[in-house]
Amino acid sequence: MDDQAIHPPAQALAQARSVVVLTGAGVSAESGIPTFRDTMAGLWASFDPQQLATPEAFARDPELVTRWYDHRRLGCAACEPNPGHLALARAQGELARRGGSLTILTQNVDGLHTRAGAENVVELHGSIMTWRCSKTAEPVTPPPPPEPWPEFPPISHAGAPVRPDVVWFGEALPEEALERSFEALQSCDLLLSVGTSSVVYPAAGFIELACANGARTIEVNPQETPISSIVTWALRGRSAEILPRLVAVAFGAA
Ligand code: BJW
Repeated sequence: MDDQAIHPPAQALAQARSVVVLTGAGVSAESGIPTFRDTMAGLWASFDPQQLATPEAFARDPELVTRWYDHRRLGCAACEPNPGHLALARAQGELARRGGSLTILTQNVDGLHTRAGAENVVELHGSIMTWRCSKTAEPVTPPPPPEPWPEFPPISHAGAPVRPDVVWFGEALPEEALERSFEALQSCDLLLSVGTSSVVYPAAGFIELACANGARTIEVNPQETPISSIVTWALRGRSAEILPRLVAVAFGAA
């Protein structure tokens, strides 16, 4: 992507008062975490994530589903935030100093935005680091990484299988996360959609909501997505390369 293309969206970022950033798996891909729709590697290559991330799969085979999630939990814990995460945390600080705000709505369950120093992070699809009893919803603390759970599925004091505190297909998103998202979307003047395929609802509908409220929009993704045709600026490339450039042009070198 040439330098000229980044100036108009960077100027919009520098001038915005209220920014929403919607992030997806592409942002964490730069930290080495496979995207949701990537083909899985090794042991898990023959499984389809879309078939595993459901309450039905957990009910049918809790051992398989919890093994997969624990494998991913330990993988996420071993990864570090990348320059894309760090650029968003910096943009948040710069906007706050100017009396503005930046809210991160993330579909990722890896906690890397917070580990990069960002605040005001809404975890739309929960967290893979926290687990709970599937019967009582009481939190059950997993062993500290790199330790796996001692048994699969882990069993709670209530005698029920323990599950990751993530949102599966067909499950409702946490109410508080939705409320905070809609509040931020109603008042934002700029929305960035970064590293998401924009096919999973309700997050996939956020861009249209922001547009309907008059916000300008930026997409950062190496590939076209269903929202590419409606955004104000589509920046084609990797988030760990584009976000630091965007933030440096908007606010100056760090
Ligand atoms: C890069 C890059 C680089 C690569 N730099 N970019 C309306 C219409 C149709 C269907 C529905 C609808 N409303 C609801 C539905 C059903 C369903 C849904 O959306 N289905 C669609 C698939 C059709 N939605 C739900 O079920 C949701 N629940 C719901 O709506 O409940 C209603 C309800 C109300 C009341 C009671 C009960 C129910 C829940 C959705 C939960 C999604 N959960 C998952 C799993 C989380 C746990 C886990 O991680 O295992 O969340 S699914 C999966 O998809 C995961 C992700 O967060 C999510 C989005 O994926 P994402 O982030 O976009 O990743 P990828 O892999 O798809 O894309 C990566 C992108 O990065 C690509 O574009 C690459 O090009 C790009 N990329 N490298 C920048 N370096």
